[in-house]
Amino acid sequence: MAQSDTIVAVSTPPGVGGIAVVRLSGSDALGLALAHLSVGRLEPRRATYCRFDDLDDAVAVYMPTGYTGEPTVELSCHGSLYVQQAVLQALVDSGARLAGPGEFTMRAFRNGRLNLSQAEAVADLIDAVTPQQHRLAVSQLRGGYAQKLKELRQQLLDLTALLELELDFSQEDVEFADRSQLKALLATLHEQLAALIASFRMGNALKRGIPVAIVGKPNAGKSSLLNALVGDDRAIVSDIPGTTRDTVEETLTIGGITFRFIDTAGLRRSTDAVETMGVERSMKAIGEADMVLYVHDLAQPFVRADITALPLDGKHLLLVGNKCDLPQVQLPEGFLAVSAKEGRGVEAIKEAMLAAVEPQSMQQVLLSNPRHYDALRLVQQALGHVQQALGDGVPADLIAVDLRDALYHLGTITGEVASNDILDNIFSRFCIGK
Ligand SMILES: Nc1nc2c(ncn2[C@@H]2O[C@H](COP(=O)(O)OP(=O)(O)OP(=O)(O)O)[C@@H](O)[C@H]2O)c(=O)[nH]1
Ligand SMILES: [Mg+2]
Repeated sequence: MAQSDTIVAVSTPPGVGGIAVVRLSGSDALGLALAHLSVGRLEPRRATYCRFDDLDDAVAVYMPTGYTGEPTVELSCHGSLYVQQAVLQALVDSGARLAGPGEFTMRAFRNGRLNLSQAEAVADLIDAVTPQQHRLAVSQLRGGYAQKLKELRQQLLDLTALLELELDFSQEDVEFADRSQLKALLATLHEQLAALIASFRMGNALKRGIPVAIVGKPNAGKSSLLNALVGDDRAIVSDIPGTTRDTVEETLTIGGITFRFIDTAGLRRSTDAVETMGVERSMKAIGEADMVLYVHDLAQPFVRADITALPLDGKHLLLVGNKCDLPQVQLPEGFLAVSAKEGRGVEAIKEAMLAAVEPQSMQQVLLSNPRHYDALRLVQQALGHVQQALGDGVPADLIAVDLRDALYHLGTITGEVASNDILDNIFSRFCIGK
């Protein structure tokens, strides 16, 4: 293994804690640690109780190849701010360098312990709060769609091989033995790619919270419903139609899935300029949502055309008939009876929301990383060019350029090809000490 300078950081969260872990990684990790410890040696992979200078008692563990793929020493000492700083300072004085954000994981990547998408999954795992976020991160860390990408890559390589066959024979003006095979391969590839790309909507929503727009006419009880759903007086409620003008956001986790509610201004034509802007925002919120909760005031006449007019294309729609506590109300077909005021039917809404997204959320392969999404879009674009070129009878060497382009972008995901810019960008988002 190449010589590497030795980096050091506190790997536990900043602040006071019961224990703080100081991690050293690099060629001199062991020597640097031993210079301060009360013991003459550290047996590999064994916890050794010792003293660190005059500062503190510590438990030291030496791993000849740790997480980073290099010699690593982890020192657990007391989590006092003073002790943490003093231990760091002592190690830096002896020649260690303070690690940058994500530098341990960057080394793990450079030493081939993790591919790039796995390294990113480590950051996702650290950030995970809900079971779904955890599941996504773990599946990506364990290889998840890296396997799928590998298959795609192999198919692309097969395609390239076929093309190169044609290039070899180009002097002899041989037509492609089986051009239809090439086209068929391309079509399957396109399909798989499209499915992966399409899964990003769900994957991303699970990671960031599924956006749910609460819409309906003024005074229907949208803000009351938001408050009832999240169990808090989050949005202002009043009997004056047009109360909500800006959009109000609040999150709620149901059955392990986080939903991001967006309460909007009531939908109506208004002469009030501010309210009109609010309605425009409602429309925008619908556009950005994956799910729409349409709230109808049961005390008001129901016009089905109001719903069909909404720009719903493909989004989940849940119909809520609110104010079912009022006497003599009639529930239109397909609506859930709810009283936001009394909290009736709110659980049923939550169940319906969960039922709507749960099947998709359990999909095996879900794309959740925006960087991977962008890269796959570029792969798709390049393959689109190949498809077009094949149709137009463009020479094989030109088609090969686009194929290589596709392979390149695919490679950026797992890091077969990765510029320093890409790496810096990814690892700078990690915390120090990871
Ligand atoms: N009886 C009854 N009244 C309700 C219920 N939900 C809301 N209201 C009342 O309806 C009025 C409007 O409620 P909001 O939650 O402000 O309605 P909104 O849809 O957010 O209204 P805008 O923001 O103006 O579009 C208030 O006076 C609420 O108290 C309900 O379930 N039953
Ligand atoms: Mg409101």
